[in-house]
Amino acid sequence: MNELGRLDDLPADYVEALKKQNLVPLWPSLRAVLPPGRPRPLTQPTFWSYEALRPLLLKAGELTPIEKAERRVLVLANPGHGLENMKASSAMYLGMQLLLPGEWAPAHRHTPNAVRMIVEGEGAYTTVDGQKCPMSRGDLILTPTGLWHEHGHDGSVPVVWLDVLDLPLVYYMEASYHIDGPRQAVQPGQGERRYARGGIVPTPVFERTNTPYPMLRYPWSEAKAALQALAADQPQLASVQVTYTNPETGGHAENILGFYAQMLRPGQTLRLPVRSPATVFHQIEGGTTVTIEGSAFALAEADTCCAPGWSEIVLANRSDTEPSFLFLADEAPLHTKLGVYEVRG
Ligand code: 1HN
Repeated sequence: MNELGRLDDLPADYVEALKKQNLVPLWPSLRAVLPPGRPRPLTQPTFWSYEALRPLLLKAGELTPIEKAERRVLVLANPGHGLENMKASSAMYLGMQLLLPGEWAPAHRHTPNAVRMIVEGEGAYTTVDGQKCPMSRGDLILTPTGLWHEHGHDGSVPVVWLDVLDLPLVYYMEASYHIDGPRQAVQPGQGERRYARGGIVPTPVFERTNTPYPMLRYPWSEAKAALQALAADQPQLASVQVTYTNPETGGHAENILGFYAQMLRPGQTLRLPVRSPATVFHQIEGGTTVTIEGSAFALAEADTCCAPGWSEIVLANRSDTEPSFLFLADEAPLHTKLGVYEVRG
């Protein structure tokens, strides 16, 4: 591969003449936008300790009333993208949100898709499109693009959850905006019971969901039971992982980001295939050492880390007696839809 010409190889008056016409020569920047062999992600392997962030989040509860915050969140920002850009990776946003007893985070809807993974506390709920979704540790609640959502808290202890949004991508597309709305009327029933049994779904002639998001709450008890059943049924299976899917289509639960739960058997070490999308790991139960391109992060419960696309990742359960359970989010649906998804080994 030959060296390409640089900007300062060119006469200054020529560069100035280009600039005046809003023109730029490609060749000085060609290798930067099209690096050889594989991408050069800005995303850095990054770890966020829950023990370290929790007191800071609770302090935000004292410093900033909910009315002044709307959503009281500390953003888990990747230094590789500049902290102020609020990105965990190029397409993923992560934040830890605090809701105190009696507080109310008012209804809005927006173009970015969101999910919440509940980290601690009981008694809070999100109402999504009129469906009241109670929050318990490990539950996954969807707030897909365009759906009204608001958070309330009838309990007595602080509730914290991890928000995962495709905000960086939607913002990059200049498609990000929100609309405020009135308090939603709660519809009876908890929608997820309609889809509580894998492979058995309501027959459309009797029950027709006219929504692309038929399931909004995925209880941890169900995801954990699915992982345990899979591990027991397939003792040789190396990667005991389940995908949060849309039960009507079998596709990913949301359009842009993918969501998964992973179990590591006691003592298990698992090398993941090298893939193009970035991945986020959040420890639900147990402890995992996540090694990303040689940087080892010891995840304890509620800790989170992020791996850039194209990285070598090894997961190791630190316990020889207990399984480890992780929540994963990645950019795989986006890469697949755009035709740029790659796996190497
Ligand atoms: C949002 O709507 C929520 O509804 C949380 O809880 C975090 C971050 C950026 C944009 C919208 C929420 C958000 C957000």
